[in-house]
Order: sequence, then C-alpha cells, then structure tokens
Amino acid sequence: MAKVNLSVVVLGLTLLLLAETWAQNPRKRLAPPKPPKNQCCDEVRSLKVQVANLTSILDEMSRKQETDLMSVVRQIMELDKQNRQQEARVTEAESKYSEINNRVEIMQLQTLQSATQTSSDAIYDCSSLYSKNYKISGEYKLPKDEFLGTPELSVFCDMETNGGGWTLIQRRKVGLTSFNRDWKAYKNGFGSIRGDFWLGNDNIFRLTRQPSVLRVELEDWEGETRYAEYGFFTVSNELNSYKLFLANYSGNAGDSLRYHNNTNFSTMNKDNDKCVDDCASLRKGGYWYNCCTDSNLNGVFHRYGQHITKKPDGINWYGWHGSNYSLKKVEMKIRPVDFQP
Ligand SMILES: [Ca+2]
Repeated sequence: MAKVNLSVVVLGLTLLLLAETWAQNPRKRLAPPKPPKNQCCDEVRSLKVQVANLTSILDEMSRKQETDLMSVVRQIMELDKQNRQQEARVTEAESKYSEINNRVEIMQLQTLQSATQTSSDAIYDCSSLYSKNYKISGEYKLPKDEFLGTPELSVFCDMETNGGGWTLIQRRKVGLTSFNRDWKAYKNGFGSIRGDFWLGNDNIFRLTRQPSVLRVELEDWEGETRYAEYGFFTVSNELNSYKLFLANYSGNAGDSLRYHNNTNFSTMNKDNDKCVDDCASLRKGGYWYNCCTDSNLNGVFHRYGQHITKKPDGINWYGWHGSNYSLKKVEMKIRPVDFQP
C-alpha cells in the first residue's frame, strides 16, 4: 500500500510541475525573435528616400517626354505649313509658266502665219511664178527677198515638162562654155541663162532649203531622150562643201547619181572627193565626185563625131550610154516637192 501511494504522489508532482512550467512560459516558446528597434527604422527610411528619388526621376522623365512630344508636334505642324506654302508657290509658278507658254505659242503661230503669207506672196522660184499664172517657159528675174535672204536672180523656167514649175540649175546644149572652172565660179554660177550655164552652188543651196525634186533630162546624138527624177534632192551650204543628198529615183535613164550621193562638191582647185585621185582634174569639171564618177554632167562637151571617146571626161551618164559616150544635151531642173501643177 505505501509503495503505490508514493508512485501516485511522484506522478502527481511531476504533472503539477509540467503544468506550472507551461503556464509560466507559453509566449516565450511561440513568438519569433524581435529585431532591434533602431535597425528597422533606418532601413525603412532609406527605402522611403529611394522611392522618393525614383518618383522624382520618373516625374522629371515624364515631363521631359511631354515637352519632347510637344516639340515634335510643333515641328511637324511647322513642316506641314511650309509644305503647304511650297505647294502654293509651285502651283503659282506652274500657272505662270503655262500662261507664258500660251503667249509663246500664240507668237509662234503668228510668226508662222506671217512667214506663210510672206512666202506665198514671195516669188521664190519658177514654181511660185507658175502659181501666179506665168506659164510660158523662158527667162525670168526672181526679185531680191530680204526675208528669205535671196538676191535678185535670173533663172530659166520650164513651165511645160511634167506639169511645169521647174527652175533650171544647169544646161549643156551649145558647147562653147567651159565647165572646167574653179570653186568661186561654181559657187556664184556662170554661163548664159539661155544657153549653157551653172546656176551657182549658193543659189542651189537656197532653192533646195524647201524639200525639192530634181529632174535630169538627157539627149543623145541620135535625138533620143531619157530622164532621171529624184523625189528628194538637197545641197548643203558652202561650209559643208555643198554636199549632195538625194533619194527616190524614178525614170528611164538609170540611177547614175546614186553613186554621188553623200559626197562633197569638188572643183579643179578644191579636191573634196573620196579618191586618192583628183577627180575634178581627171573629169575636167565641178561635180559631187566620189571615186570618181557614175555620171559627169559638168564634163567636157564633145561634139558629134568626137562624142564617143576613150577619155572619161565627157558629159556622160553610165546608166544609159556608159562612160565613153558624151551626151548632146543635158538639163538639170528642180521644183518643190509639194508643187501642184
Ligand atoms: Ca582626191
């Protein structure tokens, strides 16, 4: 009995002790350790300062962005304004240009009309005489024309052949005039307008400034005739050595001027040919020599009986009688392409 009682007392005491211990220190065991009071406040303060600084930086940046944005907008508006001003200036300039252009066109039209009037009134060649009802072949005097820059000039007009209106630039039929002449003679022309003559390279140049047709008429010693016509014929000025341009052959004599196309004029004292030889001296005339001839219309006049010659210096046309036959008669004549008989 005493043993049991002692054990119960020990257990009871132990329980009592445990209960007291729990009752005395319940918080001490559960709460975390508190930091020191001073350290906590420093950190908070530092963070607060940092936040304040960042906020102020952010504010400043946003203000700056706003200012920049405003500035960009202002610049865009300014550019837009300038653009509109420039557009207005361009429009104004364009309208002025078109106005000036209009005036120029009107002036050009007026000039053209007065030029047309002048040239239709002017007696420029045998075709203009023909249009004024001069329809008899013969010698005419073309008046000087300041506007066209043409001097007074005696011409022979063929008002019959193939509709008429032809101005002769060359004739061979009498045979007393030498055609073996120098540059100056061929430039100004020589001979007799009713007989054998060369109208002159300056005059041929002036007359062929309007698109012209060339007609070459040939007669042999048997009295037979042939012709060669070129729908396009023109001659350059003296600076360009009266270079020959022709095209559009038709006729029954053969195309014996084609070989001379695109060649300069040569005379006894001016070798402009395309040959090592001096063609003008060999063929004894002034002509558009190549190397040297397929025709020699300003060559030597060989009379009947001497007209078949071994020398190639006669008035020949290879396409008809070849190089050894000198023709009895030649006429070279021109008229404007647009001539209406
Ligand atoms: Ca030569």
